[in-house]
Amino acid sequence: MKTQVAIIGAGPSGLLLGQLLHRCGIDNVILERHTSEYVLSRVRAGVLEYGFVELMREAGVSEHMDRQGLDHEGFTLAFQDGRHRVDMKALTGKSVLVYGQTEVTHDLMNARRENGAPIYYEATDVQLHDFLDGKPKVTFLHQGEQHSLECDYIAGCDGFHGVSRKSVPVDRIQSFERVYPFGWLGLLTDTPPVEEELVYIHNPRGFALCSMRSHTRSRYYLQCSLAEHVEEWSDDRFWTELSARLPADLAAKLQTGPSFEKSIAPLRSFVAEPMRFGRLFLVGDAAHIVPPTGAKGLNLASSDVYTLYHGLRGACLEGHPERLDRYSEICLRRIWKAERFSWWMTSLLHVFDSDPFSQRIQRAEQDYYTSTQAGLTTIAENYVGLPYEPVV
Ligand code: RFL
Ligand code: PHB
Repeated sequence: MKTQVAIIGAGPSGLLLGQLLHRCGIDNVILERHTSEYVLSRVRAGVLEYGFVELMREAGVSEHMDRQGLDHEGFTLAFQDGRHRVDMKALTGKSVLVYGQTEVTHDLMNARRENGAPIYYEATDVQLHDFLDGKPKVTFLHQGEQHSLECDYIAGCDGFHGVSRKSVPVDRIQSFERVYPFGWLGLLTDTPPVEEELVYIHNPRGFALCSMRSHTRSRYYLQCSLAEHVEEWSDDRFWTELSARLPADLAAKLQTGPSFEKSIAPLRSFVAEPMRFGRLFLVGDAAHIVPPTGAKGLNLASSDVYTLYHGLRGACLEGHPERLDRYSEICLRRIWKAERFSWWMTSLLHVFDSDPFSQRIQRAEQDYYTSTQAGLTTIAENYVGLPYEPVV
């Protein structure tokens, strides 16, 4: 088998890259370890930056998103001293779109099926060969048969636990990491959201987030201990704890109901440098992780895809392989700013087992950033997403 670009992983990074490449005539094959049903069952992101929305439009897969996505011009930060609305539209001229990652993935999978471009689900034992110098090749098992895929480039879109980053010789890669001493317990329910916009809450009992997927479907999160198991959280216990963390007027109008998804995610910051190794490019969660507090993970995947897509167009269609040379540099400049923002939002909003001095500093930061135009503008411009750097 031969192709121009072998894509490992059918999460949003792999599927979006595959769709963009297919539309401009660059052959690609996607290899995914799991079934499509399994990939769709993972409930994750919900907030799309403007840049991501534009890329979905460029990929020709925005019809459902444009119809169903909820345009949000602001969100609220709730502290002990009261509530503060971050008016993104007034502060930056931009808004974000609330549309689930599950829907994004679904739309991209449908497009792939319709255009007939090759995708192998349940591809196991994926191995990457000869990407540092020479002609790269990917081998894998599918339905009991061994396959070999020759290619010009490999896009490692296989997430944090994937094989691509692990295939790089250890002396060629450096990683930077911070692990947080708590997790997020998330719950999905078909009840109307408690507020029309997202509310991020700092409460002495712990952080809470009120988000949504539609006018009738809510997504709520609670900061929880890493020692806890999801089975220990009945729906009742979740609703009681959420009510205790919400400002009283929101608690009074919270509509509860049965959950149909509940899971605990650990929080981590991680960056691998560089992101290119010969003809292998790491994309999205394969190269970096952020804690979800800034809603940046999926959006960073999108800016990596944008940069790689334009580089590959240069290399495969226009005779300019040097357009790929700055891939790492362009991506990492934006990634580190999103890492900073996500780390900062996490430290601003969570309860840490910290000393009284650190607690006072946290309170002062909450106060400063929400009581000055400069503070609110900083939050807003990072939340809506920093601009994508063009590839030239
Ligand atoms: P994914 O989604 O992990 O997809 C990787 C795919 O690769 C497959 N794979 C393999 N395939 C073949 N061979 C192998 N050896 C393989 N190993 C793995 C996997 O099965 C999978 O299908 O990575 P991708 O595409 O880079 O996408 C990244 C996003 O999923 C992630 O950044 C976001 O979900 C993060 N995130 C959020 N991002 C936002 O921008 N806004 C948000 O509001 C937001 N909220 C969240 C989040 C992540 C969360 N969790 C659970 C970590 C909320 C949560 C709770
Ligand atoms: C979500 O709706 O899943 C969501 C929203 C905002 C975040 C994280 C997750 O910061």
